[in-house]
Amino acid sequence: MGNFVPQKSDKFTFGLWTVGNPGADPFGGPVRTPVTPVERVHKLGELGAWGVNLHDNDLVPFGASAQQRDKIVSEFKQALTDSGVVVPMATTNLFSHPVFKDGAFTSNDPKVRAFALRKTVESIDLGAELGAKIYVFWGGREGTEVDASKDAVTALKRFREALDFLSEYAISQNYGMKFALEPKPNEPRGDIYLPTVGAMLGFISTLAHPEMVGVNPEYAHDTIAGLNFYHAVAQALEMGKLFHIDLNGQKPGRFDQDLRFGQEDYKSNFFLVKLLEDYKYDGPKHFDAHALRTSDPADVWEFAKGCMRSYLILKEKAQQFNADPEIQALLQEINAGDAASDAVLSAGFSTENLAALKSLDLDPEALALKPLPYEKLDQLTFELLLGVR
Ligand code: GLT
Ligand code: MN
Ligand code: MN
Repeated sequence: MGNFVPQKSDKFTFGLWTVGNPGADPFGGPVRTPVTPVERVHKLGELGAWGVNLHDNDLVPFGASAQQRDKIVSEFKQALTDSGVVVPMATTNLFSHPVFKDGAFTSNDPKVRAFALRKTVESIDLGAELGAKIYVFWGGREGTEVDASKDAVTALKRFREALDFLSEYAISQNYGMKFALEPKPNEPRGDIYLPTVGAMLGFISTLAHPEMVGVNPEYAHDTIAGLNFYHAVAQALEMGKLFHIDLNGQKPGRFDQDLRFGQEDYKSNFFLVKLLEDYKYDGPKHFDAHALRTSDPADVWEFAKGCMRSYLILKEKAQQFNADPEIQALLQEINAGDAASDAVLSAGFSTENLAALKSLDLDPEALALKPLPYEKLDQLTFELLLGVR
């Protein structure tokens, strides 16, 4: 059994806003006072995290003067150097200030859209200064409760306009940045545009620089809506579009809980980790989660340790799964190919291959009788996960 101690090579990251979450919710105010961003960075470094991510305003308060900004940023940079923690990802807060109450890039008001664009340009500069190579776009306020208020086609055009502008900007500055779009179906808006990973992937192909834009899927966001996150991530991965990932815990049908990674649905977390490991996902593994409202400041760090430890435990379970003789024998049986059919299926269309397809010996009655021992397979998976294998 491994010792489950995080290494820099695991590329575990936390947002400043995650370990700095004061425990407020829509029904009650903060329950704890977070330590400063500088202290958060030091503590994350001690715990073995590789990186820290931030929104512009997690570090530089909204409305700070240029002088204040520079002082805060230089102290933060010093903390990064001292702790050996890097900033792999940055993003913009386009949701807290009242100016964004009806959207940022998709607001009906061109002045609000221009303000959002300018804020993002400045925030991209901040990210670049701190070394971030991934820039996340989470359109928390880009949606509606009243569909009469906004034309949904126009909203998409506006969102595209902003992203095209910003990708040209990042290119013009030689920032070497990639953009990652983060879908969420609802909350804080009643409905948010581009609600799923698939919707984002479709939208990306319409952008001016699709090659520099991918996705940042979040476990909680798909799980709220009852979707299979493992499937969504697999699609992004297969398309080469998994630029970043937000890992956390969530029960279906609830508000956005942002629980500790591993807190809920171990089996789906297991298949997610197995996917990332089997396909050698090499990007940051970001825990976009926060400690429970019941946690005191010490328990916040238990939360952070728990996220990383749970990932490493599931990673070891994935290795165990891949090495388990009984499970692997079953998988081999299930995946036993047929050389003639495989050859036809992979050869693409041609007149000859069409003829080969027609001449294959395919007996549907016999094929339907082939055993599919999935009960056995799933039970073995369960027993492996629960540690009785
Ligand atoms: C916010 C949201 C997250 C996003 C963050 C990036 S902010 O916490 O709930 O899912 O990833 O803007
Ligand atoms: Mn979330
Ligand atoms: Mn997120």
